[in-house]
Amino acid sequence: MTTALRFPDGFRWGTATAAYQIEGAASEDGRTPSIWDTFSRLPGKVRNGDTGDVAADHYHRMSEDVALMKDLGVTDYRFSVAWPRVQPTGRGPALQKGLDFYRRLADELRNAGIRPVATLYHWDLPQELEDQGGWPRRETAERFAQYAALVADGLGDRVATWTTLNEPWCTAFLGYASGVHAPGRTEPAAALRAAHHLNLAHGLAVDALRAALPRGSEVSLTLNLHAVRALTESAADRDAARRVDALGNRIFLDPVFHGRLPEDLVADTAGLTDWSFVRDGDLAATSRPVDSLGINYYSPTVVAAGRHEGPSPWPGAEPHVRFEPAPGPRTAMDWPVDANGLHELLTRLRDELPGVPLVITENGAAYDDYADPEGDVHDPERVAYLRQHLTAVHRAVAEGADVRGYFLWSLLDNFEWAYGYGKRFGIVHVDFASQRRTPKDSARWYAGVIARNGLAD
Ligand code: IFM
Repeated sequence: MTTALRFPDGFRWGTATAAYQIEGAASEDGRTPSIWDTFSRLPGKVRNGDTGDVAADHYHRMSEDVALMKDLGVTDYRFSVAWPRVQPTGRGPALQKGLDFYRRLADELRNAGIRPVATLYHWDLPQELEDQGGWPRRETAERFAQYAALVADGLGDRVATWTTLNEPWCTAFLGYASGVHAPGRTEPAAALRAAHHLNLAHGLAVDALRAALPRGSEVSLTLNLHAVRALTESAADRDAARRVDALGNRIFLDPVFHGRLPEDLVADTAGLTDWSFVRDGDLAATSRPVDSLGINYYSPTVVAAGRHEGPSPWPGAEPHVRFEPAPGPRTAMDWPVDANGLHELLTRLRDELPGVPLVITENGAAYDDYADPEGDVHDPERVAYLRQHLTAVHRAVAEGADVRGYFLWSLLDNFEWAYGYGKRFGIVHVDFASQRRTPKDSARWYAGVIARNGLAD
């Protein structure tokens, strides 16, 4: 067996999931509704009226799912903790039954030789906190830090690797600006407040985690950074790209890694807010040192000077920016396949954040997979997508990017938010009627990559 592209020794190979997308058991053991339980019941918000009530029933099939990962040979598994399972109202003491589920999961993983990697927030805010104002309200950041401390107390003896937030851009801008995600609000100024309070929540949680976790634990944040490209080299198109870079990337990178707000962002959004919700000391709080940065990447973003009509997740950019379809093949999400965007991001971060280790915490693709009459699921497009993206990661590593690991999104077909169960990202097929799991061809392919720590010819 030859290995054409070998990754560094100790490279971490994982799969990723999120609580609301796979667990189900939405009202079991004291779990209360999150904003996604509420949102998915609003007519027309989620395709086909799908909800996460049952999802992939992982809450009851956790051992089976860990066994699937053991067969793959993954070194790490990234899951998220459901806030409303562990602290149902978003305040007060932890619910032991909720914590126990994640303690059992961590034990099962460790017994299988897999390192548990916990994300504290993957979009399932307790509904009660949204009713009190949600992420645009400052107190939600404080509540999050308290929740982080509870989970760290409960799991810190068996989980050493932690992520505060998953993709705060989506929380702020899909949740509060375009409204295509829960809670479905279309309030651009509130979305900018939410972005700041998410940065604050992250920083306060870093402190809470460091105080509660054993020394040597790793703490990070995951961003869905945008590989932004101007359609042409014209000054107007390049300015559109600058605006989107500020709202998509630097709005998080600058407060978290440099303790500042991007000046151009503040100027661009002056018609919406004066940013006076940023209080003295906040930017010191947002920039607590982290041990690594998680990056989620799927496809690039092409922009030109122009106008966006209708609700948009880019507050203030609407009159100046038009989004252009990128050329090339597309996934079932209609997202362009372009691995160069991942290489661009990794080499940018190598230059801009020297000394910060990088981890790809999500990458993968949805295709219209189905089980054939023999029960097999052939997904050659996904294998091609993964191969291209891993080749791009390898190239960035060879060029000096300090990438420590790769988590494939996703282990299982699952609830793909506003798309419901219609979009399949898993390397394991789930028949949602029977909950039968079938590893796809891509699962076998990924197992080979892990076994040889690299890509074969
Ligand atoms: O399914 C999502 C995940 O929850 C967050 N990152 C992107 C994935 C694909 O859309």
